[in-house]
Amino acid sequence: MNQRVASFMELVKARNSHEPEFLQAVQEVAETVLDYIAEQDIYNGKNILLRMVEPERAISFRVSWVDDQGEIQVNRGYRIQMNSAIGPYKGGLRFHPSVNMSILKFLAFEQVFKNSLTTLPMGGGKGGSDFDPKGKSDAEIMRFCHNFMAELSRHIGPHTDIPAGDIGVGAREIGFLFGMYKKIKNEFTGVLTGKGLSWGGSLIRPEATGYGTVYFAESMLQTKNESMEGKSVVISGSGNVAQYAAEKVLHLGGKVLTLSDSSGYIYDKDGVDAEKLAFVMDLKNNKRGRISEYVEKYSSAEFFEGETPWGVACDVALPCATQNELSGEDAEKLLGNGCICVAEGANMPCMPEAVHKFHEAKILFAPGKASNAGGVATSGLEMSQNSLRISWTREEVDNKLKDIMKNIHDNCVAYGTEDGYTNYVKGANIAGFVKVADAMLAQGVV
Ligand code: NDP
Ligand code: 2IT
Repeated sequence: MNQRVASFMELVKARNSHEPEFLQAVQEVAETVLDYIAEQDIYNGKNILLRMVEPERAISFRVSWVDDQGEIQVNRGYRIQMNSAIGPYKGGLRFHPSVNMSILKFLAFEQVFKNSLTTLPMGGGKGGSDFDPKGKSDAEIMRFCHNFMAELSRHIGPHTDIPAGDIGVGAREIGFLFGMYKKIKNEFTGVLTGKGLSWGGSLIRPEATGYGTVYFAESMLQTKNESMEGKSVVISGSGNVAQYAAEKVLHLGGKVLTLSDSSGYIYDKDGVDAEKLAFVMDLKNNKRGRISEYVEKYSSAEFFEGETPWGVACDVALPCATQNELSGEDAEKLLGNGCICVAEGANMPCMPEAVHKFHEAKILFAPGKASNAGGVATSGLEMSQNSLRISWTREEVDNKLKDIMKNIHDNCVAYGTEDGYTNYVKGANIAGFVKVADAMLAQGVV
């Protein structure tokens, strides 16, 4: 770590010492952006990054609700409004027992850079709860969402802060959240994205994060005169992002070897084809089952309990489950098996040691804030359609998504290439920083 980064991190650690994920996300940005700032007269001496690591507002609130047995349950709700320099706060809501300030601040911080990269006018935010949706009835989910929104509604709005989904928050939850917001405010507005098609949602939003990640990987492969066609692909997760990443890999002629959840991974030597993927989507989205059930249906597959899929030989790896799910050792296994491209569908799934190893080996590596930006970008397109009170076709939205992902890719190459190798982490961080920093400078010390 150079002296500039060390001194900066000392300040950030003093204030956030109990937030390891947040410190991890900040350090990665500091390592790539501070030297750039020092070289630019307009940014130097303005403490811009120090201002960017402090949330504009961090809200924590009680959510009480009644379970199916009539017991009163208490959870903690949050919304981190990180940065609004270039637009209203925008970012997902996560419902998972691991949710705390550290995790939401890391996600909100990454979101600021990601949203800036999309080229759309969105600031960064993130929220959620330590509520665990697993095993809950639809009625319990509804009561929790309604009580969560009863408080959150005071802090958000279509021109202030527009939440969306993330882990544990999908179409069902967005519906319940929207219903309560509308009742409280007596307004039908685009206050959430990821809405159903008949009440303001956008075509392609469910697909967008996974599709966008694969579009980004395809752009990276093209720089090496390669493509997804014929590649074997290892994917982690089996939720929203993983499902549609797998679908796009299939569209582009690749072979999907694995999927996973928090219980383990399945390896299908014949590949997860379109029919098997439809089974997974029904299993996870409607039946809310476990990925291990895949092997009961398909004998070509094996289930590895409690393991992650990174030891399976592949050309391309797409971590699409959660943060810190791919270690330095896992990176070594991937490299040893000849993997040439890793694109993060999840947020910060690769640990710093893994990223370091990918860079050392000079393979293609895309950080989530670039490669998974298609989800929030399409949320931005949903907001535009809501404001215009029109709906674009599937093809129109998909083409805009492709253009945005290409633009992000090219911007990373422009800012991150040195001696013929593109460091996409550096490229994404600097490109994301510049737009937000310029807006903050123009708006003065606020
Ligand atoms: P889902 O809730 O739909 O799916 C999450 C998947 O990841 C599930 O398979 C889940 O398994 C697995 N998972 C979650 N936590 C863990 C854990 N601690 N260890 C192992 N596996 C885990 O979420 P999404 O697909 O929407 O989100 C996945 C990732 O993508 C997250 O990092 C999210 O922040 C990121 N992302 C999401 C976007 C979106 O639009 N939805 C946009 C950009 C990024 P299980 O069911 O067992 O918990
Ligand atoms: O991490 C993310 O970018 C998301 N969960 C999507 C956020 C959004 O507002 O669509």
